[in-house]
Amino acid sequence: MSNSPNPKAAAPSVKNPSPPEKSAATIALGWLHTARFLTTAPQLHFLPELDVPEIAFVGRSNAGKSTCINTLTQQKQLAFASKKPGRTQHINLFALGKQGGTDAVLTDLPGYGYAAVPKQDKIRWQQVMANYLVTRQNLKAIVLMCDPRHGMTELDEILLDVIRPRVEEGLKFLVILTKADKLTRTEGAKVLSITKLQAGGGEVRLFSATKRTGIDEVATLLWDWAHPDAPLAEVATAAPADT
Ligand SMILES: Nc1nc2c(ncn2[C@@H]2O[C@H](COP(=O)(O)OP(=O)(O)OP(=O)(O)O)[C@@H](O)[C@H]2O)c(=O)[nH]1
Ligand SMILES: [Mg+2]
Repeated sequence: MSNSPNPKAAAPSVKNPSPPEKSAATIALGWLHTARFLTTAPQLHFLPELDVPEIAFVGRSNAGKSTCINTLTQQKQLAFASKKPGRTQHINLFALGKQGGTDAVLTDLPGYGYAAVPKQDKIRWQQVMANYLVTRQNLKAIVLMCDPRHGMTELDEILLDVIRPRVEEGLKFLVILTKADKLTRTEGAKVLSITKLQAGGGEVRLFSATKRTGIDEVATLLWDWAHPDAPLAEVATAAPADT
């Protein structure tokens, strides 16, 4: 084909294509790709007050929070991911939306439950996190990352108890079952249905950064939560691809 005598014959007819519509996932992933580092804080009171929706990633140490943020934003090293548990030690904020037009923020929180952390530090961190989850004004959604091979642990359940009053007031809640690549299809389906029962009305999705499963679904959900006035089901069919 490459040495075709008539190159025009091989070219597809793309002269005046009608603009294809962007799919919901394309819009959501394009938005997530705008993520850039905003700030980092060792403690709650150092966080800037913001008036855009904030989506927090929480979960046990090593569950895959930072990797998930990198995967969703399609950036290799936005959030610090590591084989070594306890890698994320500060609260890290990432801004989303066009430059100068931040319309949401993602928060990467240090994980809990890492055995090697001294008890005092563990307690301190649990307090910081509980405080964050209860008091952060602009917190719109919580994404709880959970390794499905361990299921929801006691600490995850405690976190659920902490946020329950806010969920009842409208805080969005998603459990991401990470590392789904480590499960068979049957195991995945089973843990999905069990977790749905435990999640108390929250959303639950299987996700794998390596196999790239669940990315579109999670991206779309996060967009809708951050843009309640422009749900993708309405926006996606209206937006031409080059806008
Ligand atoms: N197989 C597989 N490994 C993953 C996946 N997501 C993350 N990991 C691995 O899990 C380990 C921990 O990932 P991180 O993203 O650093 O986990 P974290 O929850 O941010 O950890 P802390 O910052 O310690 O709380 C790393 O070795 C990742 O490569 C996944 O979907 N599949
Ligand atoms: Mg991390």
